[in-house]
Amino acid sequence: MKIITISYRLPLSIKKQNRKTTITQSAGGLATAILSYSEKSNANLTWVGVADFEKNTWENHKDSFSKNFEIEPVFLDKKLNKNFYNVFSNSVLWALFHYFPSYMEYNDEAFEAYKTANEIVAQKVNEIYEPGDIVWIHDYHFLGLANLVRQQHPDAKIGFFLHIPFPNFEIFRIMPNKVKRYLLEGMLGANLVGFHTWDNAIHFTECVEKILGLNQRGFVFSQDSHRTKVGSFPISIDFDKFHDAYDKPNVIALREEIGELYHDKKIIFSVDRLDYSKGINNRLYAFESFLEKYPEWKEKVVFVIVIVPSREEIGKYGERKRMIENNISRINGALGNYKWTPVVYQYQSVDFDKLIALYSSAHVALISPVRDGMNLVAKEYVAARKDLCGVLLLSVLAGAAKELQEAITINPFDTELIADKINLALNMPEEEQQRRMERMQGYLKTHDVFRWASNFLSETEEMHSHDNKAQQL
Ligand code: ADQ
Repeated sequence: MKIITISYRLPLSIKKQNRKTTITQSAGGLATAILSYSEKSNANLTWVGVADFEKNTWENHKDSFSKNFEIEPVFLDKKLNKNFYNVFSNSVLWALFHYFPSYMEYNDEAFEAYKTANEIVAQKVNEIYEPGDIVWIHDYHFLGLANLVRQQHPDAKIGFFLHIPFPNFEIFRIMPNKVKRYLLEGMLGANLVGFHTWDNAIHFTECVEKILGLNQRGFVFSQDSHRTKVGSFPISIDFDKFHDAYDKPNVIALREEIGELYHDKKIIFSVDRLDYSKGINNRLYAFESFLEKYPEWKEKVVFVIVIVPSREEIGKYGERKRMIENNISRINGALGNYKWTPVVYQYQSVDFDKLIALYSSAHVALISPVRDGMNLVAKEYVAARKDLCGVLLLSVLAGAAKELQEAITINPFDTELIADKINLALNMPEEEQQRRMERMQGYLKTHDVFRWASNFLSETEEMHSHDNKAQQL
């Protein structure tokens, strides 16, 4: 038996150094968690995803990949991939599922490309599938895939997990009928369909009932070939990895460096991919309003904001970057002076040690998405605070707010109130910081990414075996 995992990105990185190319596993929590489950259950792991490298590079260097698991890249034609990934996945589904219907750029050609890409990936799964395997499909790029695999292998164990929100019926219905039906029928091909929160699960069941006319009983839809269970499985992080990194010599050295640099200031911190769903401008407006309302903090606080480049080729992302940079420049120009830059901005990825050093130096993490499936940054910040210091300001519109009950919640559009809450957080007594951190860490310690993967996969298996037993009766 093996686990076949499908996600758009493959968990690997290709490095070229001194004319030598090496392929290594990238550090993401998802890969580590699934690997851990596969080891425990004595199963092999094969990962299918879309290649962002040339076929030649793969053929010539694939042997340098450590053999923890197998990789099966799918090579898509450039134009097809652009329509599938940039247009349908990211300018239709991402926009709509994050409640930005006016950002949706639907066209039929892109929908056809999406279906074709799902079929090509299904073909790859069919080539490697053997009876008994578990197929685990991830995210909005592959909403059609479970059904395509099911048609070829009616008895397959299939799980589907959505990493982004699932919108309510009024938003979902905006898409053409043929698209809505394709997406819902696609997802229902799985034995288990998982979301980060119950709200999303409820939105999905409502859409299925209203659009496909199927009825659920106890969050289970019965179909001719199988039943589909719908549930909430909040993703998490590798808690120990983030917690223990606090004591790494390199992290200590970096933290000391940050401490010296800002010895007379408090640090507010945020880190995200560039994305309009992350509410980066909202937090800049709030920070500006905070400095205006509480001028006593001038020169005593910095806002370190790190953004990792993402989807720059899509118009809305380039636009957002310009807005963010204009706002930062306006705040620094209007409120800063030759001794003090209020917003310190970095538009690049930071490595793990630097990330932990920043997390563990920041007095406040300001996380203000306007819509987010989960938001792992919030969980990482809490886990990284081995010293139990720091305050998490977290948007109520992030899935993580449902679990991290001791965070100070904010509405990303309530600029004035966020300004007050920043002031409150910066003045929070240490005992209260510790009490909140302790409770959130207690929760994350037990609800980590290993438990998440294990719960999801065992429930997929359980759902499948129930059906099998029922058929034998
Ligand atoms: P994302 O939208 O990518 O994920 P998030 O959950 O916050 O959002 O994860 C981002 C990850 O990237 C974190 O691990 C963070 O540390 C890292 N990161 C962000 N900016 C970085 C930077 N500048 N440098 C280095 N690392 C950076 C999607 C959904 C989320 C859901 C996840 C997992 O949108 O809602 O939580 O999938 O399901």
